[in-house]
Amino acid sequence: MTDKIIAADVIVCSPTRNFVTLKVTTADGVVGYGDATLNGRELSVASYLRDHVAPLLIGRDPARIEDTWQYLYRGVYWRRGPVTMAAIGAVDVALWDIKGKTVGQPVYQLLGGAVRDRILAYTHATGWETAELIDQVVATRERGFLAIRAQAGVPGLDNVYGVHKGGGEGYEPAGRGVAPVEEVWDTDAYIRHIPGVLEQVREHVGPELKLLHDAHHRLTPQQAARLGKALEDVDLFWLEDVTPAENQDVLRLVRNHTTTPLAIGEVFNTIWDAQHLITEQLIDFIRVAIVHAGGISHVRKLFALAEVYQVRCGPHGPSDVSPISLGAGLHLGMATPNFAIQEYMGYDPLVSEVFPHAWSFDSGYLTPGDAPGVGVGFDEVLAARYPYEPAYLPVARRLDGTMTDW
Ligand code: KDG
Ligand code: MG
Repeated sequence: MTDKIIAADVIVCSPTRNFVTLKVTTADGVVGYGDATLNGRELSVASYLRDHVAPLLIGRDPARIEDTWQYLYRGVYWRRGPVTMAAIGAVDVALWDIKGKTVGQPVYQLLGGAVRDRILAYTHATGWETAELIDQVVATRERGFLAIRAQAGVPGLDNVYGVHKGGGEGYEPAGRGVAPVEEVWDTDAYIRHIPGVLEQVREHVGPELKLLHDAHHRLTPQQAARLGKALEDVDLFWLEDVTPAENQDVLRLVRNHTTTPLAIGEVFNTIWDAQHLITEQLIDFIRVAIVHAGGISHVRKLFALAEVYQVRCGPHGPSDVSPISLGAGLHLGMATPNFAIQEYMGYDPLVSEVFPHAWSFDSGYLTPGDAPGVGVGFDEVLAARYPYEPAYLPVARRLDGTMTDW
């Protein structure tokens, strides 16, 4: 039996990039950690937690995880949205961490136990030119990855989502500074170029490697249908975020024209954002991250809904989701039958020093480890040496200057 919560502290640090961490402490000294990072809006979630949530946690029973979730979600008139749900998600993960540490079990054991031995992971390969991309895909496969997201430059554009100009793995979209960088984007040029690039990658690597691609919300329904069709021979594991996900019915048009599997959901915050797409079977993979969709308790329900409709789970896992969320997602993945793959962009070594973790990557697969709780710590002393620095995701304009989806 764990005593009541006596402290809930929010720490924002920037070991190469910004992270928001919630630390919940119980009267008998058990500490649970949750991730509340929302790229480019970190301080909003920190304030939501510090000013509006932390005072409500003091004196609560940390064992009542679902009740606390309901209290923070249903008990508040203004609900949903990324800021609120990231804050609730951080509390939820911290409480699962405390529960696991209290009973001396890794969280996946508390979720019903393992349904698999390990979790397939995919990472990113990027190349401005096709030859460079092929080299990177091959080098990434040599590091053990069995599934790789491939993103390429587009002739005529100086910036393309997912492509690091210097080559290699180090793509980091958030630029430091007080205002976002403005990029110029042309979907027509992208659609003309990318099928040929991905065909060459597939030809080079053979049929077995799982290839993925992210269109990052930039196409019209018709363009999306056309791209999906053009990529059918590439045999993608998935084509991600073809259209902005607010207009969900358009996925029906895309579906009717292509068998390329569709993945969506990294910007979703609740089960209700995904309900229609899942029950209408308009997608093949749901991509919500633990941190942005209310934590383990809520994402577990979403994944269970997806299971009914043969939609599989492939959560968001970029480097702007902290190692705590990645760990929490792996525990859920171990216990979720319809979990397919985990995005794993990797972290700078300094990030792993600040967040020492029991989870590990080996030969294409991730495992959460068997440490009690989530199994991710937080070195506050080291973190304090890297204070918050303003940093923003870019914004994008079309060739004629109008704003478009980044
Ligand atoms: O913060 C935004 C990034 O997490 C996002 O652009 C990464 O699309 C992304 C992905 O699939 O990893
Ligand atoms: Mg994406």
